[in-house]
Amino acid sequence: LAEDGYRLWQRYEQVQDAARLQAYRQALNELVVQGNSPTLTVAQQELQTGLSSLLGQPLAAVKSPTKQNILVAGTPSGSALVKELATAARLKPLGEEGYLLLTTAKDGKQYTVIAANTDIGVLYGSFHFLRLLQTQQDIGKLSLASSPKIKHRVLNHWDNLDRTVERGYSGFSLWDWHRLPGYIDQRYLDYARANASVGINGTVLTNVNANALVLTQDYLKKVAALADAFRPYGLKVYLTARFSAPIEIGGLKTADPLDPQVQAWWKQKADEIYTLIPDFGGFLVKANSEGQPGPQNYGRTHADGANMLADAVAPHKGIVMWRAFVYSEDEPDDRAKQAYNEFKPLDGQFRDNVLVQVKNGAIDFQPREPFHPLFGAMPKTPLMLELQITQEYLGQGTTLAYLSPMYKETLASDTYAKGKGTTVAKVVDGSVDKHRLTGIAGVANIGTDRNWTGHQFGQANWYSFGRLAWDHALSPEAIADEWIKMTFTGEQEFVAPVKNMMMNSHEAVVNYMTPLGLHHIMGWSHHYGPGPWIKDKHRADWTSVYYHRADEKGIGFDRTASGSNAVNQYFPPVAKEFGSLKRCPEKYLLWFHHVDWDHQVNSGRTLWNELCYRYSSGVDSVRQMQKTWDSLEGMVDRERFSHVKQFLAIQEQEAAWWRDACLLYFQTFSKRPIPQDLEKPA
Ligand code: GCW
Repeated sequence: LAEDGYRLWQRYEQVQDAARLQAYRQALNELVVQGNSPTLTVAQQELQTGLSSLLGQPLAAVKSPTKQNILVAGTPSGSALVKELATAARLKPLGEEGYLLLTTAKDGKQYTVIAANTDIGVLYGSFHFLRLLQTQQDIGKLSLASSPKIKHRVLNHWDNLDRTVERGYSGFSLWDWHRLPGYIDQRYLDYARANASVGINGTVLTNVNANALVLTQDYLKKVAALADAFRPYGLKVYLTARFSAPIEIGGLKTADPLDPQVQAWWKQKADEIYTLIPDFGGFLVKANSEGQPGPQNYGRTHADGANMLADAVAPHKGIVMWRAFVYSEDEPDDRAKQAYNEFKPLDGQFRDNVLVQVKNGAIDFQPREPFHPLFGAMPKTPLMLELQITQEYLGQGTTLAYLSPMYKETLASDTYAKGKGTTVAKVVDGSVDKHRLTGIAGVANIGTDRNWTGHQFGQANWYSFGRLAWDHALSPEAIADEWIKMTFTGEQEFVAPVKNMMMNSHEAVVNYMTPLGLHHIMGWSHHYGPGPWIKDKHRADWTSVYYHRADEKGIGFDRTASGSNAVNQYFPPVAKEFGSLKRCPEKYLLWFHHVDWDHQVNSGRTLWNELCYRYSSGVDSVRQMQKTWDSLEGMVDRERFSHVKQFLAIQEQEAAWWRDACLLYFQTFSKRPIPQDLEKPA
């Protein structure tokens, strides 16, 4: 079997540590799963095949215990044994998706229990239990409860119906529309399994730059077939709704959300969808942004548009995820301010089955952005956080950038909306404003490549998105640790250096692409490679010079009161911090300030020298990553070793390209030498 990464983090290789293996074998003599449902069948299969493989010996599944040391999985309503073993008091608070892992004894028998209120909870618990063995944890005295902090944990596929993927770097779309609904590719099931293993419970199949055709009956049947395949894994299907669909496929003259015919069309469309897919999740909408149609075409607001769709799906318990990534027809004075300006006044006007989906930052998935000022600013509206897993602005297909630290940076940012400690995570999980409807979305990096994500290490970003969506309190280190052990090996001589490499990788990319708060200086439109010189496009905010504003004096976008005053969209303590040249975190310096070349930064260097230093150290970090990886040869199979090695070589070239291009270009303004003690650009 070629080691092509297809099995992701679900390799279930036999446990290497002899003592652990023995303990596991002793505790797990047989598996008891009582109850019957497609989800329980999947859970049982996963436990049986996974554990047989981890233990290196077959594990029998039976309906009632015959041995001494038993693994039991189920719900109190489906399994008398679970009802006896797991106390209702502990189970109840875990809700519809949570679970309990427990070691207990009864009538002289030893039990390891995976208990939940629902079958899907049992499946999530089973994956957690498997993870404990995959990472060689003690399972001798389990007493662990877990439930998700966020309700809707959703992948956004930017997949087109012709199977190309917008900003996709790992082949084509997984959805084989041509062969659906008749043919269910095993890959769909493997995809659903992988998602369930990290608790992802929804998937938007289609691009936000939407095609109305997916809402026609022929396509809906195909979507229904996917939904049927995913259902046992707790994965709900959603679609993007093209706002002009009533015109394009409905034959109406308008898509005005206040027009009764338009409203009736969407209601009828929703009814039709729910007849085919009774648990359809709902719609994701990009409207009045980058040329997409929307309610503003008819002089209506985002709330008018979202509410019309919300009313259509409400009788079926569907939701609408309405994106706040708006990009106006006219040029704004500062693009960073637009979403806030358009959406904040609408707070309180959305139906209660609408989430407003906000990107982590106000510009667009840059290598680093300060958190979006809308978080905390719309207390009456549940805000869904949108993260990008695919690496549009982060080197795309060949760059090793572990994004968990970046996700965490946003989640941990303090909005001060309700005083200190009002983090983005707490806004998003609903705890600040007492929202029950909560959500988080990740723009998927998944495609038809054998290893799913193009870069072997891209798998870690899919994995981390799921883990953080379930529990935003997890640390990126802990997530990396799990992922490495499950994906490669548990040997410390491998785990420690690889973890270190991953933990530094995002910062390295920021350093060689956009250090100190620089942003959007990538190649025009494709966003690949450096392009700080891009200018003279039909609108200023499509150029790079708009964002970096380099001149003889200095560099950076003044978003303080003397400039666009975008800082003012933040709550006062944050506005003060970001707005002060002294106090602004250096990582956001040029995001908020136009800074003199000779300004002294924290290191004591001048800004110009610091810029040179950062660009150069980013390249050095990649070289260090190469050394680390080379030193691990032999500890990982040849195929994956060589894949990563080759990609790192590409990354090294690109890092040097970024450094040289940016420094030489910015030097035409700074007119200062590149310091001698740094590596000279080639
Ligand atoms: O990041 C930008 C991308 C577009 C994308 C858009 C969006 C789907 O460059 O390709 O379109 O954002 O998020 O809507």
